[in-house]
Amino acid sequence: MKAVLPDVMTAKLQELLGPSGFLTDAESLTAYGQDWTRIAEPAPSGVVLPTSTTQVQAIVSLARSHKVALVPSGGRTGLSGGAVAARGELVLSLARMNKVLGIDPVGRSLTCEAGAVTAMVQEAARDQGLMYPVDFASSGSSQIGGNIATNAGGIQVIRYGMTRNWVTGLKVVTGTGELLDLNKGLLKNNTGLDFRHLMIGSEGVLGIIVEATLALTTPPANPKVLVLGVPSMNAIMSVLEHCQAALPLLAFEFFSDLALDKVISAHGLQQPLQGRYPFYALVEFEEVNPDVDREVLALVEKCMASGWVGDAVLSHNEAQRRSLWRLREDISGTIARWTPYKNDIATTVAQVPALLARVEKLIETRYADLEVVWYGHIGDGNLHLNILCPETMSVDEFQQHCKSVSTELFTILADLGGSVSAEHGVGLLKKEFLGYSRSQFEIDLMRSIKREFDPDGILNPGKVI
Ligand code: S2G
Ligand code: ZN
Repeated sequence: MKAVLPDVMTAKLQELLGPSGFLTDAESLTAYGQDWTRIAEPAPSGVVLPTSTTQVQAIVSLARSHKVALVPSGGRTGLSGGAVAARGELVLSLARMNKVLGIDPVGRSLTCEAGAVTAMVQEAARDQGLMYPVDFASSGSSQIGGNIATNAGGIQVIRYGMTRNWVTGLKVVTGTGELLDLNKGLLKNNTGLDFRHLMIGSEGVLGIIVEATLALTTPPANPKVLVLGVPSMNAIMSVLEHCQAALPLLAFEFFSDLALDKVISAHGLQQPLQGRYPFYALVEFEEVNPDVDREVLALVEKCMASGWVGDAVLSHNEAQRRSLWRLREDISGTIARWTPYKNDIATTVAQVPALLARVEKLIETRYADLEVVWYGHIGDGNLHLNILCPETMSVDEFQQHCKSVSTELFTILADLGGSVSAEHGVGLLKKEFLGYSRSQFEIDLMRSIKREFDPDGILNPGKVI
């Protein structure tokens, strides 16, 4: 049954926002009621698109008085159902609050509204000869507010860290309609609890991010990409150790031959190496001195002599660098057609070999007849394990089977102090597994903190905690 808003609230929203700021047509409800997961039928009661913080505060106060749940919504590129509105909630989209408000080239910072698209922010920084260094495949449609709410990671975390490292100021409307102006872009500010870091990664359950100030940095000197064919994931970890010692790394990714095969077949791309290998490492580094090619050659020869690498290719220009990156960045979009069951797991780098030894055994037994696609940010301990749904299984039967395997996978992770959600967040999808990475006391503490910021429980109820 389609959920409907109280008439009084509908009238107030129409008066406040006008026809382009308050949508209830079926197409908008579907589009704004879902993210990149397909785990629930989108069923919001409406979509509001405010153009100012004052409007956001007015919407929150209406939602409070009429006890209507709000789902904050950015680019809706999330992968854990955090932006899904399936129970009559009102979607609050920041899409119309999308401006870059200012750049300080000396202080190296950029202030933008939450709805600013990530790629647009990256371009605004580039225009000033600077860089906003958090990057991932969905940056063309994700929004800064959503990146902050999910503490987005991506492909350069090994060098630049997560979104959390780059937020110097945050304006947030809480569940009581208060506007918090957190840290105000200061690089130094030790005046008590830093609520900025509570909001980062809170997935919309504590507040609605309306504006952010981001730190910027200098772009790397002539980045180059090396793709290596390797015999095992453990060999990749030996290669990582030597690359860390020899090169100023920007990224250290990996993917399995099956992942590569799917991307090459789908997009008609070239194999990067003469032969095929079980796994590939994609290493990006800065060319900080003219001898770096010679150093890379020495490194590759050493890795080959040790049996960790079978073959290698080095980019010699920007076009080659981008085409090698496509082999990694196109994986997610390419395998989506098999409605993959996604695991986004992490341990400390030192424990990756121990994790692999146990997970590979689990896969052999529990996923024996299924296609398993490995890829991810192995250099920072984050692996993406995607199981592809076979034609012979219904999606429900497949999801149930994978969910039962997840409990065993997450037990291994808990044993290693790992994370059941390294970068994609908890949302709806990982909520039932939160206890494998967080203690009950911590979860209860999160709920108490939520009660302080959102006493009526109107902000993204049912998500995360
Ligand atoms: C990646 C993108 C989302 C996915 O490619 O690193 O985080 O499909 C992923 O896992
Ligand atoms: Zn990832």
